[in-house]
This record gives sequence, C-alpha cells and structure tokens, in this order.
Amino acid sequence: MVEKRDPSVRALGEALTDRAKAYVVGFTGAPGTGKSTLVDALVTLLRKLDRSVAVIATDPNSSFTGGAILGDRIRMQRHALDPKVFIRSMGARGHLGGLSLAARETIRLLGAFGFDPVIIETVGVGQSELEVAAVSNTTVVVLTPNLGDGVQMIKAGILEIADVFVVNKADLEGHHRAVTELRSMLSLSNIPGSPKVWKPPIIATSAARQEGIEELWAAVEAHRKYLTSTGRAERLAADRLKEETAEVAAEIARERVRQALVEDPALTERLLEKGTPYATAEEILDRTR
Ligand SMILES: Nc1nc2c(ncn2[C@@H]2O[C@H](COP(=O)(O)OP(=O)(O)OP(=O)(O)O)[C@@H](O)[C@H]2O)c(=O)[nH]1
Ligand SMILES: [Mg+2]
Repeated sequence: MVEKRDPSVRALGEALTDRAKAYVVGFTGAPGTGKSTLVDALVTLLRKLDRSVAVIATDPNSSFTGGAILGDRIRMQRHALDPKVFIRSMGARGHLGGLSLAARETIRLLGAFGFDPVIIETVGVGQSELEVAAVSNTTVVVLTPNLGDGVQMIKAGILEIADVFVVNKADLEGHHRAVTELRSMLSLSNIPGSPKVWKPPIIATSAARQEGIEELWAAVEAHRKYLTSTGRAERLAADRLKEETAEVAAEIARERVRQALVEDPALTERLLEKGTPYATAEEILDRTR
C-alpha cells in the first residue's frame, strides 16, 4: 500500500505516531562491496540479541524487480522464515524524490510495528547514497580493499555522509593498506573527534566469515548514543519532518497541477499561448481548492 501511495496509508501513519520509532541504519557503497552479505551478518547478530529487524533493500535503477534485488533476497534467505525479520525490496523509480517518500512512510510503519533497527541497503550509484543518508540515523559506508587508486575511488560527498566506515572483505589481500589509506585520508579531511564532534570510526569486517560484526554494531550504538547525548537526534528528527513535509507538499501540488491541466482546456490553451510554465503553475496553485 505504501509503495502504491494508497490514500489509506496516511490514516494508518497518523494513527500510529505515538508508537515506537525505529532507529534507522543505512548501508551504502559501490556495487559488490558486500553490503547485502554484511546486512545479513548483522541480522544474524541482532537476532542473537533478540531484536526484531527490518531490512529494506532499494535499487534505484529498477522498479520492483532486478538482478541485484533478487540477489539480496537469496542472500538473506536464511532469515526469511523468521517472524522477527522483515525483508522487503523496494524499487525507487517512479517515486518523486527517489526512494525517500515511500521509504520514510515504510520506516515509520515498521517502527510502529516494533522493528528496531530498520536497516536500509542501497547501491551507491547516482544520488542514492545521499538519499539513504537523508533517512538514516547512522549511515554506514562500505568499502573494500581494492579501493583502486584510493582517494579517487571514493566518490565526492561520501566522506561527509559516513558516520561509520566499514572496510569489508578483511580476508582479502591489501586490507591493511586500505584501512591505512582511508585513515590518513580521514585525518586530512577531519577535525579531531571530541564529545561534541563525531569522528567516523573505521571498522574492519569479513562479512562472509561473520567477523567484525560485533564491532560494527558497537560503532552504530556509539553513534546512536552520541546523537542522543548531544541533542542532535532531536534536531535531525525535526529537520527530517520538515523535509518530508516539503516532499509531501510537492507531491500534492504536482497532482493538483496535473489534474487542473486535464480538467480545464482553457487553462491549457493559455499555457500553450504563453509557452512558459511559471504563470500557469502559479495560477493553479493560487486557486482555492
Ligand atoms: N572475500 C569476501 N567476499 C565477500 C565478503 N562479503 C561479501 N563478499 C562477496 O562479495 C560479493 C558481493 O557481495 P554482496 O553482499 O552481494 O555485495 P553488495 O554490496 O550487496 O552488492 P550490490 O547489492 O550488488 O551492490 C559476493 O560474491 C559475496 O560473497 C567478505 O567479507 N569477503
Ligand atoms: Mg546488495
């Protein structure tokens, strides 16, 4: 229903606002770095801790099916029959603002249903890593030993969104060098950490061998504490609600404009005469509903 933007979702969401809110952990990184394997390993750990976990796997390049998503399903299949694990693949195409609107709504509902944390995995192409950071409380950026030429391989902007770095595939050659390179890069770009300033830790994992996963979860928990103790958590939540409001408003406005242009041929005629959209857009938005 959320994915179809079904109108009843609104009432459902509004009825559930008093319920628990999920902590959202986003995983992003280049294709094949091991995000799905890592999430699967983390789910295994969280189930040992008796937590209910939801996983949303998004693929910005597909609507509802796709190779990567099918792969995720298969990789996480050992949790598929566990009632305390919810796994959902969501395509991002077709939603205004990429994955954000439907994902935010889904996160809200999953939190109300008692899933905590909600984990989001996205392939790091285009804008998707920024989108995942926009809905996550803790953003985990996943890298691998074969960083290529190091610095150049790490896309601009990715350093800023990372709350935790994972260098996965620790079982592969070149792992130490990769960690060292990343560490020196971060020390160049970062102010030293303090209780007021979060310094993203670098966690070495081998998802395939279920190694380093406790350390990864400890880093996420530490970041969660940091957000709460500094008051950033509240500010972030407020900023996100404002941003979501803007997105919802845009969705409503777009729908109204489209409908007016279909229903009012005179309007379309004037629009075509003018040849530019601004005045007509304003005219429609200015109309009382
Ligand atoms: N050697 C090694 N291989 C790993 C490790 N973790 C994952 N892999 C392998 O890396 C490949 C990609 O893993 P995925 O988990 O699908 O990676 P992903 O980042 O989710 O990939 P996309 O969703 O396509 O972006 C698979 O063949 C995994 O088995 C690891 O710790 N060590
Ligand atoms: Mg994956």
